[in-house]
Amino acid sequence: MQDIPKEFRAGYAALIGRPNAGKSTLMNSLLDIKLSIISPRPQTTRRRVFGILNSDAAQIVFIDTPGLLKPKYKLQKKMMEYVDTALNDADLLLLLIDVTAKIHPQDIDLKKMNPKKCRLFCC
Ligand SMILES: Nc1nc2c(ncn2[C@@H]2O[C@H](COP(=O)(O)OP(=O)(O)O)[C@@H](O)[C@H]2O)c(=O)[nH]1
Ligand SMILES: [Mg+2]
Repeated sequence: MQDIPKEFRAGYAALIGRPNAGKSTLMNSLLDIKLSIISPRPQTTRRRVFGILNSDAAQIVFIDTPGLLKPKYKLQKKMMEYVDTALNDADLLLLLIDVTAKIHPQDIDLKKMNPKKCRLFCC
């Protein structure tokens, strides 16, 4: 088995944001693979999708998540539970905001939340 270098880093990075912010597009592009479904139809990603990026220096497990919304029915409630789980698991949050759309209160809530255990990047 290969020795792991001391400076090797590994962690979970969750992609979060409103429906259609481009979370799945960004993950697929970073991994250079068609893994997560990309669609102009909101709520296409209904569960977490894990994508692993390996390099000599690091292993990043990206977690693509359903878009943030106020749940109105059972499926949406379940989808938001997947988001909560991803938020808890993540070492890093990547908050995606569509610059062509208005900032949504849910974007602000997440930005304010900035959990202590977690670093937050807005893109
Ligand atoms: N113009 C533009 N469209 C994008 C960009 N990223 C994603 N899209 C489009 O936005 C729609 C939603 O993308 P998707 O990745 O499924 O969003 P998600 O719901 O956040 O996962 C798709 O039609 C994408 O092709 C971008 O950077 N620019
Ligand atoms: Mg998606």
